[in-house]
Amino acid sequence: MVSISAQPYDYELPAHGGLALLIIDMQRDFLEEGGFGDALGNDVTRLRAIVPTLKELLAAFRAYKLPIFHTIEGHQPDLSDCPPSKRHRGRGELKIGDVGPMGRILVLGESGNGIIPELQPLPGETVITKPGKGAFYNTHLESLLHEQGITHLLITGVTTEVCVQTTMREANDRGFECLLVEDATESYFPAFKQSTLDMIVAQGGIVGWTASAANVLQSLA
Ligand code: TIU
Repeated sequence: MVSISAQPYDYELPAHGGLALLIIDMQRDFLEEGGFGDALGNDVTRLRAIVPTLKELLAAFRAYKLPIFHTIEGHQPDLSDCPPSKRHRGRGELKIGDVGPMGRILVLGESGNGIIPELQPLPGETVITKPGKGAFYNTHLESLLHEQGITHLLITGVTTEVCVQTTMREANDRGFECLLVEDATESYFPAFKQSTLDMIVAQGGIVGWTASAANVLQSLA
């Protein structure tokens, strides 16, 4: 049995496939100035620290021909899938749907809404667009995972305590065995990232596991 050295104890990999990489919202809207994260008043530069690690994980999953799912948080141009509560939350100058330097904020198809160039999906990889923080809300992700026999998810991306944690909790409630890759997720708030890692593995792994990318890569090799 191959396992990954993880918290709170080793994470056993499925013997006959069933493992996928899930990359949450590595979009210009969250990592570049002029996007949604910036409009909310965050220092977006600190999220870039995980890009090299994510490139390594992507390369490994591609080399081993394992399934890869990318997500994009974004709304239809008419904002019909954006509740007013979400649009009007916060007191930034630019709201969802307003025109910013990279196009309309958090609107699907705008250049600022796309995945950063370094992590562009390849043909054959699934891209899920989602209107909420969790990747299971109002998407086909759950049925796609079941169709492909996926039971185990390595979860990565941004931001740790918002879309990543929400997605991991949604996946956990649906019966998926989830591991959050510690150095392949990042937050605008270092303390929130650490708290998320801590609360996930507390109580015997109440939400799942965490491990370093190095441990993941070593076990996959
Ligand atoms: N604001 C923030 O931390 N995150 C989001 O709005 N979306 C995601 O986490 N992707």
